[in-house]
Amino acid sequence: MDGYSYHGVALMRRPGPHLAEGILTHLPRTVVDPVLAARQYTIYQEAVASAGWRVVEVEPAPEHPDSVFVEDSLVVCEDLAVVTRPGAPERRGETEGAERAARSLGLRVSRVEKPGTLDGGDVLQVGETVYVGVGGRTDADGADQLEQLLAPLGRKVRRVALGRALHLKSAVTALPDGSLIGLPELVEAADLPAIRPAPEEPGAHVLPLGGREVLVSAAARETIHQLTSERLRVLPVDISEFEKLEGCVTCLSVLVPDRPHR
Ligand code: CIR
Repeated sequence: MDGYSYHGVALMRRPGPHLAEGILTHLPRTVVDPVLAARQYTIYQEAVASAGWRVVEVEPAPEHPDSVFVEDSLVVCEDLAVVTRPGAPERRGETEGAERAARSLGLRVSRVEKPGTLDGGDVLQVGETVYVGVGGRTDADGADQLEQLLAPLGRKVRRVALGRALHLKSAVTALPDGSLIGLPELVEAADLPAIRPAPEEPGAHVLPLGGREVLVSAAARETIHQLTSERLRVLPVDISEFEKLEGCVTCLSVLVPDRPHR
């Protein structure tokens, strides 16, 4: 891609040696293959890079099993990186390296302060609107703090009550045109615009990569079929080992779109 223009930077964090011990909330524990996980991470990285993103790796955090799910540590909006305070106490040590990576990109940095909690997986940005899931990981204080931090950037925060979903983006994500797809039964649907029901659980998570490109879990077969027939350019990526830990395609990266002055 060098010599061409990038959409921006995709921050990612390599899985560590304790990945298989990641937190489980809704799923029973099944065996995670670390070698397959490493391959899947590499292929995910290549898929994102192929869509025009320059991959920058956050320093590894080998002592944190869930650190590969880097989205939960940072929320980036324009030139501001909000360093989160994850709802799971054992994940709080993940944010330091993520903050250093944000600074290395020249982003301004603010932090969610205690006692508030916020996970990046609960933050869905659609244009000027920022939907924030409030539930098991993000609390009302965390949502309030994010609202204050993003208000100067013209963003409007809308709170969404979560049902049986780990994060808002475990239940609902946005397609390239800004319309929502997901599992309406997992959220307070009245808090959101119309949600197109995903034909299967992994199809609730899509990662728009610019233009018509969208990365989707290879397990979402019917979703891939539907979106392809709607002329989206679908990149299916197998992330089975991360799905066993309740991760999805959005949580393996933080996209930082280029700004003219960076
Ligand atoms: C956790 O429970 O925190 C991890 N096992 C999974 C986090 C997935 N993150 C995300 O969907 N944003």
